[in-house]
Amino acid sequence: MTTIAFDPLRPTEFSYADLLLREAEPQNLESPFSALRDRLTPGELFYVRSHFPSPAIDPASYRLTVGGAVQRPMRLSFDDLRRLPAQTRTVTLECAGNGRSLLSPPVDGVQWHLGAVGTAEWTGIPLASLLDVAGLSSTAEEVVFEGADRGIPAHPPQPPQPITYARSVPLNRADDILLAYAMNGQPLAREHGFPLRAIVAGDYAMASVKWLTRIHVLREPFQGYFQTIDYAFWDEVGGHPVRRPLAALALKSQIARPVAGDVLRPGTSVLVVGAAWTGHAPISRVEVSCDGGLSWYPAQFLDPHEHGVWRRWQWQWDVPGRCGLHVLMSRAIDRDGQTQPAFRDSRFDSYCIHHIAPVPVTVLTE
Ligand SMILES: Nc1nc2c(c(=O)[nH]1)N[C@H]1C(S)=C(S)[C@@H](COP(=O)(O)O)O[C@H]1N2
Ligand SMILES: [Mo]
Repeated sequence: MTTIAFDPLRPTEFSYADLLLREAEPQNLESPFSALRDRLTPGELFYVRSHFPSPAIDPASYRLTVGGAVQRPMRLSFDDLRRLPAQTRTVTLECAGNGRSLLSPPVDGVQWHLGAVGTAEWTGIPLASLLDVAGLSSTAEEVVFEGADRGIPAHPPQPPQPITYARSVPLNRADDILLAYAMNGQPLAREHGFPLRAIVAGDYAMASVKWLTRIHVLREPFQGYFQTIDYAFWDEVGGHPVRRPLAALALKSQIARPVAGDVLRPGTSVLVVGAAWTGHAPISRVEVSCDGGLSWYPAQFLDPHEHGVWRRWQWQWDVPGRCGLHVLMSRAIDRDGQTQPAFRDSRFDSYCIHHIAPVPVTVLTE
């Protein structure tokens, strides 16, 4: 059980001065990934990805409704929620569109570079405890999280009227889900979903619904806009294309430093630093190349494995005496023997960009 000392009725105010503006309204702000330092991303450096304007929710009149395929539908105030046993868990959020600006030819959508990803310590109520109180119907399959934000989505086919942001997760994932009201020991900021949001460990962050006001349990797969049209891809079953929601984070590593275009001195020693994450089998190795992928060297992990949390890593590079262009790369390898791919899987359209991103640097004498 976790107790935190703060006034839960007030959202945390952050200065977003250090984030990169990708879109002013709705608010889309990118974290400078090159600033990666601690395992936890400070709140003021955490990316913001919103589809509609951020709603201002008054915590005093706030209610969370829990209904659908449950035995005891509920309507809970913020105080009711705060009385339930809380848990704290570290989870990495990555937007499914992270890395989009690296795609060639360019694709539509917010042009995220490397920084639509961050890690925080989230405190809140495990979904499983709430569902225990509500009592699941024996035929329940999925849980839909609905936010208070609404609008008409930017991309066709557009629904005929404004919709709320809603996403479902299969109920067998309940142990990976927290209903969080705090981030890094502070109340959520408005931009991050004050007063309550879902946090789904191991999935792309579109599942981590902000401004959570309704939990609806379904007996069949949810077919909402952000489940089937957006944040979905064409899979194939028996030769038929079928639409499936994106889910688990794909195996990925990124180099934070050096940054593409950096100029380094020959014969010096440089620390190559980055992070790797996945929603699948644990990452067992990260390897770094300094010759465009011909040879690979093992990096050293700075963090232990924890499901749904990135592992920072580093590798000491003895910069050669040869001047010119050098291409750094990193790749993650998981316990199932999967390796981060070298090339883009175009089935995922403008999402799940997890192939190796080369970082060209120049070695130059003064
Ligand atoms: N209600 C609501 N929840 C939402 C979204 C949204 O637009 N509305 N965006 C989702 C997406 S696509 C991402 S990547 C994460 C971003 O969370 P953050 O802004 O706290 O970083 O929130 C998810 N939850
Ligand atoms: Mo996202």
